[in-house]
Amino acid sequence: MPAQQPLADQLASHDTVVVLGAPIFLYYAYVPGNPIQPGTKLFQITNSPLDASAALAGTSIVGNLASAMKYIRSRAAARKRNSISPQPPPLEPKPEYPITPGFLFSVLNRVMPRDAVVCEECPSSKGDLDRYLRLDQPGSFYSVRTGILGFALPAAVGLQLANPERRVVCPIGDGSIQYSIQTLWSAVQYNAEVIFVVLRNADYSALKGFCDFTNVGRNVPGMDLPGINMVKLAEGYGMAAKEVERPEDLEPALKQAFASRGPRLICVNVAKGGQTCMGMDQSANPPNYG
Ligand SMILES: Cc1ncc(C[n+]2csc(CCOP(=O)(O)OP(=O)(O)O)c2C)c(N)n1
Repeated sequence: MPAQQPLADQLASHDTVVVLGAPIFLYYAYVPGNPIQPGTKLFQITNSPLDASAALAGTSIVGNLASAMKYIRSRAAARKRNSISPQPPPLEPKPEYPITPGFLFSVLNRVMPRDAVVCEECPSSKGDLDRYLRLDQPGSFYSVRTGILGFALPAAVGLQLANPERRVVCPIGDGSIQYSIQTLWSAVQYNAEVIFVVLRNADYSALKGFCDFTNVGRNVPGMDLPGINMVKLAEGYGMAAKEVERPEDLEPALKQAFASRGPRLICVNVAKGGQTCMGMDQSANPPNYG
């Protein structure tokens, strides 16, 4: 790779970040604070000239990712970690009414097979998903890197067809699911045994979070999603579906879904709000900005 020399000079330094593959991406809202230490040198290595030209920060190097990886591995020293013990498991959320996303994910974590494949699109609940779903098997987590809605549903069906021996779980918001809702029909037609878990908060909670975060205020139309009957929608596409309202009904409903064959939709009526702002609420799952 042509960039070996500049990289070689930098790799010894502790304040260098090298991003492989994914573009250096900054989300569309300002987050106060330093996402990385001031003075950090940022390199992106990508095989896409387009991503390189769109990088918002750092130096982009267009090259072969596999050889870049080998090169870096052969030269970079392992970082000394502050702590070798994994994070303690989070406290079990209480079975509140309405059901909280945290409770939903803690129950899902208990019930789903350990080798389940999770393909998610639940914007304001992503922090709770990260916190409570313990995924440690290869190829067990899929999400869209840009936040664009409409990805998870078809991706989940494709993943299920590609991994018939593992169960795919698709936790998805009741707003997000509308962006490619007809996929439910495909799941039925292909008998892709995905468990779709809809977090129904009758809300665009993430966008309300943005309104607060950006001080736009709440006087924005189109942020409420009342009156969508997810069970009837799923049944209309030929899929067995169930609605869960009470916390005590959640575990039996999920267990029943995992015990059954064929695709299933479980619509869980959850509390509005989720996180303050799509993973940028630093009180939930704070990123390591320190
Ligand atoms: C294609 C597309 N359209 C619109 C948006 C803006 N958007 C981001 S989050 C969101 C709300 C999603 O609602 P829901 O799935 O119910 O999740 P919640 O915010 O309630 O957690 C919208 C509309 C987007 N990201 N992608």
